Amino acid sequence: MEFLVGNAKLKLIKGDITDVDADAIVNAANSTLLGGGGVDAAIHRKGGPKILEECKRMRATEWPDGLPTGCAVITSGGNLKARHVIHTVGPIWHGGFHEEAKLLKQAYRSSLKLAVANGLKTVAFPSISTGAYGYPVEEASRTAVDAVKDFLEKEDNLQKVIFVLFSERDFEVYLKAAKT
Ligand code: AR6
Repeated sequence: MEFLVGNAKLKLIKGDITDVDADAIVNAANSTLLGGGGVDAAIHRKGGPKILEECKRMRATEWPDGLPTGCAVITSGGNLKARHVIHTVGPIWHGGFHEEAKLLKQAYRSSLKLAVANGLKTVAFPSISTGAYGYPVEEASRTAVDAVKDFLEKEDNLQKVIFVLFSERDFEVYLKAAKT
């Protein structure tokens, strides 16, 4: 399913983000940048050790205390089809009154800004925070879609943003958010 937002395409697909051919795929990482479960594990497994090496280097230099929630960093894509991985940290859901929406929006915006700063044109996102971090998918989908649409309406530099949803249910929820 595809929508036009500004001059860019917003696309939704159901699938595995590690198979997606894009300038960058986004990793729903944690602040250690050293891996974890879910989509993070899948990206490191398929992408190979080069990605982790680059993450370790960033921890040793720019981010000795870890990457704060809402921020993003970029590495190469290792053995993935995608040329780069943008690692961002979404918020952990604590009931909705702890700036979760603001931080989730920031995670999407930081990732998109970093893509533009690196001259990238196509970026794919998973559903950040809605797995291990417990963010309810309906709420997250609205914030995610709003953040991306908002960015694309103001920025001319991206060609395509893809949401890659891992389940049929998540796909339907994001589709509903994209249509409204
Ligand atoms: N492709 C696309 N989406 C996927 C894939 C995949 N291969 N695998 C899982 N998902 P999660 P979070 C979906 O838990 O909630 C990790 O341990 C999954 O179904 O990966 O941001 C990190 O290291 C869900 O819809 O990320 C952090 O510690 C979505 O991706 C923590 O989990 C996000 O689920 C981050 O938690």
